[in-house]
Amino acid sequence: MLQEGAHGKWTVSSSDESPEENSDSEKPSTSSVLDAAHDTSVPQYPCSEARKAAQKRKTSPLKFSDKRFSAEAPPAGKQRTSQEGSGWCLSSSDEEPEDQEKHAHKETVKEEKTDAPKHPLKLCKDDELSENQKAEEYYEAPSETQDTWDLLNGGNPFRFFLTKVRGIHQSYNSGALHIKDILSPLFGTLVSSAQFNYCIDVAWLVRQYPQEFRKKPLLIVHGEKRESKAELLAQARPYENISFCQAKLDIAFGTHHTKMMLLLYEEGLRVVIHTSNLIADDWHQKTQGIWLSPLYPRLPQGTSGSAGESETNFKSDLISYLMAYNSPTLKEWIDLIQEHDLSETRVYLLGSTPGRYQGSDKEKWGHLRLRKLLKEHALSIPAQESWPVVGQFSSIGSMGADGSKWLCSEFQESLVAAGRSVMSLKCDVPVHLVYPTVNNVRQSLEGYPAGGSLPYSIQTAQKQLWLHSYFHKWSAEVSGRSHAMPHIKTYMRSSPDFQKIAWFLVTSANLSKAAWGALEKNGTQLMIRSYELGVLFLPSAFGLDKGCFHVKGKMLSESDNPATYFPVPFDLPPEQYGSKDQPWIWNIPYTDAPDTHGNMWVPS
Ligand code: JTA
Repeated sequence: MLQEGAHGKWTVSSSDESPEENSDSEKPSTSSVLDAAHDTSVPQYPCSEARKAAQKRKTSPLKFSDKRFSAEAPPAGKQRTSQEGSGWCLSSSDEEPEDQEKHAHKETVKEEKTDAPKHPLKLCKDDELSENQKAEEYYEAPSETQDTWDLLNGGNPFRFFLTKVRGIHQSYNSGALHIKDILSPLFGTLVSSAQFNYCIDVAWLVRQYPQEFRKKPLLIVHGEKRESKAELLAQARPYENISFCQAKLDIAFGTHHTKMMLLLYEEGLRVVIHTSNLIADDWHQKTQGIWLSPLYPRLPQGTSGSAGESETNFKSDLISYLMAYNSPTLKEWIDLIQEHDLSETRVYLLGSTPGRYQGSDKEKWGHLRLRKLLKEHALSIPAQESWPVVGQFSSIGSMGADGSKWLCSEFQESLVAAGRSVMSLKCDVPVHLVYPTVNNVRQSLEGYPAGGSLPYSIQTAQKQLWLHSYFHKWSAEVSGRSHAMPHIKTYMRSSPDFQKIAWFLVTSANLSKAAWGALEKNGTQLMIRSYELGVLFLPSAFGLDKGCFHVKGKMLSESDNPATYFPVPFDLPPEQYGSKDQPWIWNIPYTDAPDTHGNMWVPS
């Protein structure tokens, strides 16, 4: 829980902060500007600004030993940390953080369930990595290309992957993918591609494509406006093959969070729905999710419109999602999708697109779409009516003064909507929310800078202390990623013993009304600000009539059928915050304890 007054001068001035939202669901939804003024659920911090701040911290990190700051550090109410007196090898060198990482990466990190990370803060020996090696060049080609092939075509019925993480034991990266893997010729001979995303480093993105594909047409679908749009377009000036589609964002405070690749090959088409921005840091030491479609073959010429549909209606839903952009450029991609056979798809598409939806349109997007899918396709098993829901995310919007405003009402109702009986409707279902603590971030591979991608603001946090009682730590021994902070977002329904799950969703959608939508006009209208995209895994689509997936633990005996074990990427059951734990808040200082690089966090 936030300690009141603990943040002193970091508490916001009223001029800084928008008025309390409380009216979102009650007031008529006519304007966007007025709505926006009453909602602080979305961090308004353009990606380019966040990246500049990150760059600045990289070039001049604030060392923990810096006397200017230790003198100013608050004397009381100091966080006790597991690191105190642990004898970590804190060097006082002026080495760049990037260089420190290089050293650390040479050492294998042993993941153990203790408070302090076991990786060295800094190795005391020098080594011989080249001077200009950057984080983005850390990609290591798979030792055996056959591994990649197997990964893609066998042994992974869910086609759900995590991104590779530098600095963890290689065994945990064996089923993981770097963006260069995804774009490799092993996946297909690229003809053209579209990249939907939020934050994009164009030059870096181009370098992720194999040399032979770098001049192929690339469409970037983004939501940038004005100066940041000009910056994005300027980044692409050297590349004649790059074109842009600006997603319309007519409702204030909306963002284009969707992260998707459309990859057109000589051999067919592939869709990749994931959670990583197109910047080096997002593919380096974070936990990120990826769903890879099968290779979709081209349909025979002149096949009818409904051909190539899957049992999950994925083709039609993907086309509907793309139609929502109302863009001529995307219409060309819609036509291409139309010409392919997506019938092998086992997942359901779940998107959000900005708008105010009424009538049957209300169930097209956001949490009402999830509600509809669960009602239609998740088995209604009486014993599952009390199963907890688990939400895991990397940012948090404004949820109102208490749980009744959105979280435990409309949102929860959607997450528990598998044909519930009237009787069970009032029976309260546990809600477990997983979001990193300050210590999670401090002890992470990236250290405090990982918090630059966890933009929960003090302004929002201090208005909803009630929410923090639902919080659980980030822990991921299961995937070896306890120190790789989550940028993945997942939602699931699990059995009380957390051994089984009724469904699993990986998405770009954080815990916010902007992403999931909020009911207005007495529940007759769903208002969504942002573009989001995810895929829903339902047991029925994987031939599991038993009605649930088993949760895959650290061990899986070879005799077990992998198709019944879902690879949940973090530890279940989630562990509640302890009394000293605080949720990571990105715009307040942390100067009481150094991070894994010996640095502090002092946001400007
Ligand atoms: C830092 C962000 C995303 C996403 C969106 C972010 C912000 C700050 C990271 C991020 N917004 N922000 O969709 O992936 O303040 O908006 O990673």
